[in-house]
Amino acid sequence: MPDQQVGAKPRRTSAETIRARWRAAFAGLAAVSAGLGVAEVLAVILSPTSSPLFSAGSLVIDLAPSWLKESVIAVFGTADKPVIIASVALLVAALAALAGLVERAKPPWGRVIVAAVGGLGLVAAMTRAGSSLVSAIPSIAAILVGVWVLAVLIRRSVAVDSSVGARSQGASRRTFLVNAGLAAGLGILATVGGRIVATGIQAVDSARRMFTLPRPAVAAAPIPSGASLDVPGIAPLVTGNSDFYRIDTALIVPSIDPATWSLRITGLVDNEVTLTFDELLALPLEESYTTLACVSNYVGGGLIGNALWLGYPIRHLLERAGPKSGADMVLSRSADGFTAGTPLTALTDDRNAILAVAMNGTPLPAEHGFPVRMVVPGLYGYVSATKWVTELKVTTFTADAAYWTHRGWSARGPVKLSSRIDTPRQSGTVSAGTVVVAGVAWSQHVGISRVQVRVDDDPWSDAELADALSADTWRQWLYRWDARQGRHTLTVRATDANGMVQTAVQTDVVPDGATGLHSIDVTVA
Ligand SMILES: Nc1nc2c(c(=O)[nH]1)N[C@H]1C(S)=C(S)[C@@H](COP(=O)(O)O)O[C@H]1N2
Ligand SMILES: [Mo]
Repeated sequence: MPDQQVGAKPRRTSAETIRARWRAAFAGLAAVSAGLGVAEVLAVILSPTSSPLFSAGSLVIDLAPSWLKESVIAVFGTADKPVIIASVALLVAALAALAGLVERAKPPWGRVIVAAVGGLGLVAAMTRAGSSLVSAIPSIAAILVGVWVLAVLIRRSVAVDSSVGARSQGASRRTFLVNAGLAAGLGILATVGGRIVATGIQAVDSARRMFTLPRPAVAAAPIPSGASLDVPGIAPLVTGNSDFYRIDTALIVPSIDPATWSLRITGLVDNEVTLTFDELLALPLEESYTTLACVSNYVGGGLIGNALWLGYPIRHLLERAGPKSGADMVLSRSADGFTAGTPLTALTDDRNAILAVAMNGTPLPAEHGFPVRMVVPGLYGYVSATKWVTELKVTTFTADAAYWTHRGWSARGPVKLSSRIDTPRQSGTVSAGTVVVAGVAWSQHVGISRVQVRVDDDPWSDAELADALSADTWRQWLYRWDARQGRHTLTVRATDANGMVQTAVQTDVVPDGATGLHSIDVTVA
């Protein structure tokens, strides 16, 4: 073994090497954080959907296989969006640390990694619906800033590695830490701050507040007093807007200025129709209660809600457009690129298929489709309830497929007859004696004629039905159970207005909605 080489790089212990690597990884994180921060601030100024982080998140949503989306919804409930953003952020952080390590060992390859990660954000931002050249600016700025900061920080960190003597090393280490800390901290601050500002100043909010709802030309009949049961724990007949489930692919809620909104009816029509928001509001609007359900709702689940909608019947607009013969589907498209394929007949028959502008007496909440969404009784949301809708293309099921159909879900999605026990709760304890079992049952656009409850393996007993609000809404029911001590299983099943009995056969939510009976276990003390 040769003697120690004098004058060459100081020999470093493995502990020093490890510290140097930590510094390099931190440099990578700080550089990417600075880049993302600049991008978020620019996105706030230019357009919220141009944020590379959020564009990448939506791209992940669009590309993810449906089983993964299913499990994200199943595991995290409707908190799927923060989960997706956090996963993308974690992945980016891992790549950033890697970029730092690589830049230290083999420059300029770390900068290449940073540029490539930024490039992915750029591709994502440019492929989002409604993107323009401006959408590229935040990502490009992020790449330039990230690459530059990485080069500077790695230079600083190498200076620490190669400085000789405790004092000189201490000084260069401080310089590095201050620089990297500033880049990382400001980047995170700008990213988080940008998000807060973006959601806070959403133009939509002010637009929502400024517009007063027109009075309905056709008001909904008052709710019959017998339609709403006074049972603690039952889902209220009408779901409040803030309690209404939310399902969509939008990581950033589209913010649409009603003044620039328009709907176009295109495709297989005799006349293309364009409708502005003012024109829509000037039409005779109708109120109707409709229960909306998600195809991803498992038996007994909560992805269902009932609201009073105000809107204009789509059949009148389609009449103006004049669908050509042969057309059998309407592909509705939202401002953010989502599509739903609705059978033409469901939009031309006499049901309350509407372009809705209000929900329970207020303008549509942004996350429920402001300014305009579709509501179609009898069909799952994924084939009918397009939020932020901007186009209705009259077409055929052979020629076109909608967002979820491309991802393995059925092209047709009629709501399946189902029922749910709301009270008592699963695994709850009740006292012996008369226990009120209650819940809801639904078969939109058909109606419910009977609900039955079964205790353990006893024969089915009829539940009492609340008055129906309409065939398009769920119906409340209750059953007075003479509960004996012990553990019991309660099961519910409904029969629709055609006499069809809810099946006990269990099927998964994919491809066209779950079937089976809702059962709960309770302890009677
Ligand atoms: N633009 C848009 N509209 C959409 C969706 C979407 O992802 N994007 N999801 C649909 C689905 S799957 C359902 S179940 C309903 C849910 O409507 P809600 O969020 O108002 O309850 O919206 C539908 N409309
Ligand atoms: Mo859905």
